[in-house]
Amino acid sequence: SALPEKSFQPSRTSCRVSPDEHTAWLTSVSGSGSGWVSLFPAIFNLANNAEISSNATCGDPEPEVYCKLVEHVPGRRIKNPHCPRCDANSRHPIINAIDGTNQWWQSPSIKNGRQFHWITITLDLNQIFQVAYIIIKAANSPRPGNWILERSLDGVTFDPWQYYAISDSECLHRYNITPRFGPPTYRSDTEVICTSYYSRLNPLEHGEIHTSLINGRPGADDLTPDLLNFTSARFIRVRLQRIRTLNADLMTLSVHDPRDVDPIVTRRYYYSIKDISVGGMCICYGHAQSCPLDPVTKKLKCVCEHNTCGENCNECCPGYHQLPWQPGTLSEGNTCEKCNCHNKASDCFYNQTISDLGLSLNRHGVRRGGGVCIDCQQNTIGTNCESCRDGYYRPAEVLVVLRPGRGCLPCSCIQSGSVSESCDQDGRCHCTEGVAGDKCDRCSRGYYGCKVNSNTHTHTHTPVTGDSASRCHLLSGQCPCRDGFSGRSCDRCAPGYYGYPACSACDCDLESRQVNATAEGVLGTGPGSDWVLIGSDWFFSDSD
Ligand SMILES: [Ca+2]
Repeated sequence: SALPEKSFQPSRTSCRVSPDEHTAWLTSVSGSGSGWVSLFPAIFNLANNAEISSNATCGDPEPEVYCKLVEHVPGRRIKNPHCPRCDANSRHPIINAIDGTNQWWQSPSIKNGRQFHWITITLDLNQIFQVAYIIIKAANSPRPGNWILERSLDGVTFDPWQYYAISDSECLHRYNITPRFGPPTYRSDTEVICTSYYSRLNPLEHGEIHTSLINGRPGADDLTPDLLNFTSARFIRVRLQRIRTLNADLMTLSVHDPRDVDPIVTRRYYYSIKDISVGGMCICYGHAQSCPLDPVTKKLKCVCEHNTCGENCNECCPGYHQLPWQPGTLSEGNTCEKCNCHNKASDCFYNQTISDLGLSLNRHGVRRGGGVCIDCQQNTIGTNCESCRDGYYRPAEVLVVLRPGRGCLPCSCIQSGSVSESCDQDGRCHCTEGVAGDKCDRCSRGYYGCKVNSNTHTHTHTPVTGDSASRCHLLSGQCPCRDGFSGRSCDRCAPGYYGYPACSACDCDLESRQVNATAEGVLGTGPGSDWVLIGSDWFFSDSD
């Protein structure tokens, strides 16, 4: 019989879909010569690696005799009529439906009871694929009459893909669906139709059922999310509900229990399936050309391109979030774009608000996209790691585009002498009053006591007034005193002198001049003078 879906047809010698047929199918999807920038893995027969089960098989548990309907059609010449046995030795297990040979699966005939109209076959593809088409070939019986093709992601909830009925009126009465006349057509990406096209009695043997899930639907040319969802499946179920019978036998079988009918009639009626092919591919969202078997997980895994990652190339790789992830379409590759982190971060995330405000710089220096760098290194900060953290600065000679290995340098401002941790691009800190130096590590002119204590960060800085202020010791505030004068401001007489402000030398003996001397230093006298001399610098004690 002439079937319209020529491009689906696998070769007769093999149940696998040949590479040529993949190409034919893909070309029919993409349209030859169109600019094809998205990537799709090849379509192959998913049934080859599936697990299949059925809830009934002929000869199990009891051996039975069956006869081929084709040998019992009135008016046909019978060549070699015979009724073989189906038993433990010549059973037709369901595995035969996906074994790639001409061996077939066969159900118990309805001689065993009416219940054998209802048989369920389940395929587990072991992971979720996108299914493009399903081809079922009958063996030594007509194709099934009423049945439902179903799919499931979890093996629990099944949804119908298509209904098949003996007649158009059966579509309405059995499945409550307006029949689609003639060869199946589809008006939407998710339309579930009912057709009698593939339930016709002829051919009596080796009939085929071609079910397209993608081709012929509006979204086939540029896969829509709806169509992708509709065609996604891990489990495929064939729910057989009524065996196709000769019209002459119909009345007999519908009135009587098959077990009461002459076995010559009832043992002609059973299901047989020679092959189930499931054309499909890995779901890689248009971002992979292949999906080889992962030896660890024993599942097929997309070889993601376009800077995409994840089991199904369903996200952008770390560091490639300048634009939001999108599936590749036939017209757009939708490659994930690297964030511009100036080589200071390995990852980023996409932020729509940042994108809307134009706050993210892409790799070409254009404010396009919403990439925000994560965990900027080398003391950098900012959407693009373009700034320095507080307390760090970028030397003026380093351009905005920081070279690899060149981050921000610490300001190293002395905290107690600085207004803030930050500094200018020359590394100069902002000092508090009375403090000076690039790092705020010394006193301004006219100030003293700016002794830096790196352990406690405490020090004082007291303005020095008077003529000598500009010449006093930066740390101690000690003014240079003439002979005979003493004190920080030379405002009293030195030991051994008397009569401030004249300060004349005393005329005393040696013992009395050393009366205030100690082993460690010299204690001063008078108000505000509890400081000690150590070495050549003057320090205030903590209590000062
Ligand atoms: Ca087979």
